Amino acid sequence: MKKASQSLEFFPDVPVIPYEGPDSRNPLAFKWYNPDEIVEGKTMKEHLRFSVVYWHTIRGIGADMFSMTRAWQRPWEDGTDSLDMALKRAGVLFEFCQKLGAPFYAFHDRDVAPEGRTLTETNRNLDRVVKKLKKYQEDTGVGLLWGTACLFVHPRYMHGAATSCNADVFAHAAAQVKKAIEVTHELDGAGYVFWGGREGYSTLLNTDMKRELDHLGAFLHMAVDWKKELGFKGQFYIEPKPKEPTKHQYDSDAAACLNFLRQYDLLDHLKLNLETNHATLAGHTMQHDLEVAGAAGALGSIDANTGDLLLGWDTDQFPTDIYLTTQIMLTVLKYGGFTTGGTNFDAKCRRESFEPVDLFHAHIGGMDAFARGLKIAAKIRADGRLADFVKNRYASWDTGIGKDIEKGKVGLAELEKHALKLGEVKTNQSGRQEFLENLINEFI
Ligand code: XUL
Ligand code: CO
Repeated sequence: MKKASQSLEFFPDVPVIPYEGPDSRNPLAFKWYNPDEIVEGKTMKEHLRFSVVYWHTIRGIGADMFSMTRAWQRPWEDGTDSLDMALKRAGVLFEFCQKLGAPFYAFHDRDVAPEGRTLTETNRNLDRVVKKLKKYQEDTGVGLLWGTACLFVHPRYMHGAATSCNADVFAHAAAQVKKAIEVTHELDGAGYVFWGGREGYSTLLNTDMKRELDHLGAFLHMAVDWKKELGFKGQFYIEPKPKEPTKHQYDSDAAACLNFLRQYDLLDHLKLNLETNHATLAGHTMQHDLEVAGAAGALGSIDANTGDLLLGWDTDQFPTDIYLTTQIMLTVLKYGGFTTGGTNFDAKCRRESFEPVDLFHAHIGGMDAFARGLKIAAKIRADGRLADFVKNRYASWDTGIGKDIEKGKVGLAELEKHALKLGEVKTNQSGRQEFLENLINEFI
């Protein structure tokens, strides 16, 4: 990143956030995230690849289901959704990323530029803002982690987009995605995300599920074809979520997405972008979904946030739990770390955290939590006791009959012979869950 901006335009009271170390009591300083510090041979900045989202951080108003009225103070907003306002907001994003030291951002097409009266006018608006974003990227060195299309806000998408019952809506969504991939390419995006906004159903009474899934498969193939034609080299991702806004989203969890991709012959073209609060809504831990994706060679990127234990919905809170970030980083490091992906804060402040400075507190907390998780995970890996325990637990597969099974050398007849000879099987060693939980606490 180029030299950080000391600009006073939008956040005049906030300096460039320094690293001051764990003893600092300065709320506008990092205690753990030290971008140039080396962990397992790479800098923290290279490992974590932090990203700021346009939708919550720049466009959020503090709305909830009980009020769509703006609660958040954003002195630069003029109350309109004009193109001029959109162009001005781009400056807010880049000043924020520079002061925070976040190397990336992510957006939906409609976050950055307003819809016009026609698709042509909408695309023209988008082109104007993208030109400005490109200039800011060149000037600041902040890059695009991924782009995406908003296929869930406009009422035309009430029945879904690629899974809509209306073929014209499918076509409109296809045109929108085509353009969104083009602008992501123009901005040199490292990736492009498909999150199925309303791709799901509210009732099976009106739904032809097979037909909708076939359409979604066809839609993604068209996107893959267009990516090739364009020469866009970024990574495509699919982002699982089990429900909200629909009762059932087709991309419900990592396993369901992988099965869908396999069924429609898309596995070579898309990895997964996993979000903590989506995994927990699906009844899994984030680490579970990361392990499912990693085992399939499809761990791409993460949307970093957290839910609330007592609220059952997608609250998108900033992650501060060190156990959570440690588990995430253990699995991310196990599968070789991020390449095109990163740690994207798909998270929002609470409605009552209404001042611009709250955005800094939120991101600093999330970045510090991930930096701690990274350092703790690296220490656990260097210590080796956890990995050794798991390896030893499966020792019977490394020699003898276990090895023969893994190598595909034996069938049921040979195994029967082996079992009859044994007579009875000796029990395995203890699973030692409590011992291992204590071991993790040694590092936290
Ligand atoms: C919605 C969600 C989206 C995607 C991008 O829950 O996570 O913001 O990340 O469309
Ligand atoms: Co997300």
